[in-house]
Amino acid sequence: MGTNWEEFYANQPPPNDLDKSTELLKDFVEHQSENVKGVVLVTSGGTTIPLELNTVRFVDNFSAGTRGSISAEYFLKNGYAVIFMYRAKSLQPFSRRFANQNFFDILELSEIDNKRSAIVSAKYSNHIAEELFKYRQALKQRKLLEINFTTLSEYLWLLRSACQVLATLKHRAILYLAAAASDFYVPSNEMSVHKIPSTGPPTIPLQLVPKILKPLVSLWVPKAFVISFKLETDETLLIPKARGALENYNHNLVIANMLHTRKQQVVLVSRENDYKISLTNEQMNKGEEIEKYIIEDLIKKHQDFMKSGNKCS
Ligand code: PAZ
Repeated sequence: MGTNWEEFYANQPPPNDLDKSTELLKDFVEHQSENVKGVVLVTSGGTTIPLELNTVRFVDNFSAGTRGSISAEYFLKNGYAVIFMYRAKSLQPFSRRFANQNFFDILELSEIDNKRSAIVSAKYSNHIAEELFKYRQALKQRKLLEINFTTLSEYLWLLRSACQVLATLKHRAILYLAAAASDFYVPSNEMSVHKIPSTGPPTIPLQLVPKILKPLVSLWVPKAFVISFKLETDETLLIPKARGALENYNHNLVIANMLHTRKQQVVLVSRENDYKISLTNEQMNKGEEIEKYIIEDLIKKHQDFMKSGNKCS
C-alpha cells in the first residue's frame, strides 16, 4: 500500500532551503510582465531514493535531463519565461551542449613571462560564447530561474511550492513535467540511520509514492495547462497508460514515449485524439531535436487554451 499525498508531506521533512527556493519562485513569478506569453515550469532529470539517513547509498534512474533542458530552451525561444526545476548535476539549458566534453579538452594553456593562464580553445570559443550569451540574457532579463533537487522528497516539496506560486498566474501557467520521478521511496521514519551493514541481504521497506498529479491538478494549479509524461518499455502499455493517466487526473495532455526511441518519437495523447511527432533518420543525422516540434505544438495548444479556457485542446 502507498501513502496518500497528505501523509507524505506530513512525514517527509522538507529540504533545508525550501523557504529560500520559495522566495526565489515568488520573486520570479511576480516579475513576469504581460509581455511573456506565459510561465512554464519544466521539471527535468531523475530523482534519488536514499536508503540511509546518513546517505551512502541510494536508488537512482537513467534520466539525463536531455528532454527537459532542450525543451526549456525552446520555451524561452518562443517567448515564455521558464522555471527550470532540475536534478542537480543533470543537463541544464545552453551548457548541455558541452556537458559530454572533457573540461580540459576545451581549454588551451598559455604561458607568458612565466605566468600561466587557461583560455577557451579557438575550436570551441564561438560556440561557447553564443550559448553563454543566450544563457546570461535569459537570466538578466529574468526569463529563466533554475532550482535544483536531488532526492524524490526534495523534488515533491519543491514541486508543491512551485505550484502554489504558479497558481496566481491561472491559465498563463504551464506545467511540463518531464522529470523521471521515482515511483517508490523509503519513508524517512523507516530508513536506517547509518550505513546499512553488509552482513546479510538487506530488507529495504519501499513504499509507493503517492500520485501527486491528483492534488496538483485538482487543488494546487486547477487553472494551469498541465502536461505530464509517460515512459514505458512495453509498447502495448504506452497509450493505454497515457489514457489512464488523463482519466485519473483530468489534466490537459500526456506525452508518451518509449525508453529507446524517446529522442526520435513521442505520442501526444489528449482526450480527443492522439498523434505522433517524430523525426526522420535524416533529421536525426542533421542534429535536429524533437523538442523543437513538441514545444511548437504545445505552444499552439496553450495559446488556444488561454483563449478558450478549456481543459482540452
Ligand atoms: O531526461 P531524458 O531526456 O534522458 O529522458 C526523458 C524522459 C524519458 C525521462 C521523459 O521524456 C519522461 O518520459 N518523463 C516521465 C517519466 C515517467 O515518469 O514516466
